[in-house]
Amino acid sequence: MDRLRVCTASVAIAFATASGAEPPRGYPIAWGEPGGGSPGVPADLGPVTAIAAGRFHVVALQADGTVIAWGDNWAGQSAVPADLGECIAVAAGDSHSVALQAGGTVRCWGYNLYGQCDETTKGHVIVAIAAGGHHTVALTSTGEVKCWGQNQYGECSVPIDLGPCTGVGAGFRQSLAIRANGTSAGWGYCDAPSQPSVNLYQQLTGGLFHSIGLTLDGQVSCWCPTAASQCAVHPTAINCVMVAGGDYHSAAVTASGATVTWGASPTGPSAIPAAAKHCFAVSCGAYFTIVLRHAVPDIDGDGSVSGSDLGFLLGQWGSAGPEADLNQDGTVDGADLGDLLGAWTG
Ligand SMILES: [Ca+2]
Ligand SMILES: [Ca+2]
Repeated sequence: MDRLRVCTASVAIAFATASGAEPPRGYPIAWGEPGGGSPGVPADLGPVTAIAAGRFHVVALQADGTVIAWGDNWAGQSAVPADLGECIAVAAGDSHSVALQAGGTVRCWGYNLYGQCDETTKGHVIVAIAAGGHHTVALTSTGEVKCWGQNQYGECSVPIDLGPCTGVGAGFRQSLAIRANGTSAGWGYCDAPSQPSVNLYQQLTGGLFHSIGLTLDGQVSCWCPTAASQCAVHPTAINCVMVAGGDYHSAAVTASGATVTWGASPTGPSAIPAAAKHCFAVSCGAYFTIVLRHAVPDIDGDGSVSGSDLGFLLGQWGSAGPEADLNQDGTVDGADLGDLLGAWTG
């Protein structure tokens, strides 16, 4: 597997690459219920490579390996530890946050009533993480799945016959894993018997009452006995590269960078901001959606980053400049110029 799939909680998500290639970098765009976790993005955020929405907070992995969190902080879930090392993946549960440090160790902070932050990974090199509502899932370098935290529905009772896995995911009360042969496994509230058995997956994740799978060929499948509109996969959700689940909605980004959502409003398709294009990652909070949009320094779309793009950017300097505002913070300024020069191809 060339990607670590770090999936979501009711809501949480994370994503990183382990292939050695530079991960894509971009900037978050969030929309949905503003009372549910302050989806507003910090103004000082740098380029981001992975995003994980908890139910009411967001954890972002910046391109330099540092982690920033914002939104609800009642349990300290948005208080990133000062001694956190360089990270390669993030995940977020209901009210806890998880980060995978570059050396393969897991850090966790926030709500810990159920032991969801009592890591049990000592002695293992962790390569992927996921967070459920009140539990945490991790994948070791040898393909073993570890789980700790709430176990009310058996979400942390990892099947003894699971076998080696290549990816992990989580919904609020369930855990998910991609077996080495590409098939899915699930346990907890939304367990194995309720999921399609024939598909081969590249990502598994979940929402409050549903599980979502992204197949190797980019199709979305969605299951769980009580799921309704959140599993009514939108017909334009084809050729997808990432999926996410919120409380009562789901979202996907396609290979062309479009964002697709389905399920309960106010996060329905009509709410998707026009700027939510050129996207490569998505995560869902309880009632909000957040995507990562590529900074697109090839502003004029001629295939290279050169003087014409620089001219375009300078022409919109200081304005809202929708084309040249590469980091989507509302103003064309030095941060955008930095992104453009960083991608300069002449
Ligand atoms: Ca250009
Ligand atoms: Ca800007």
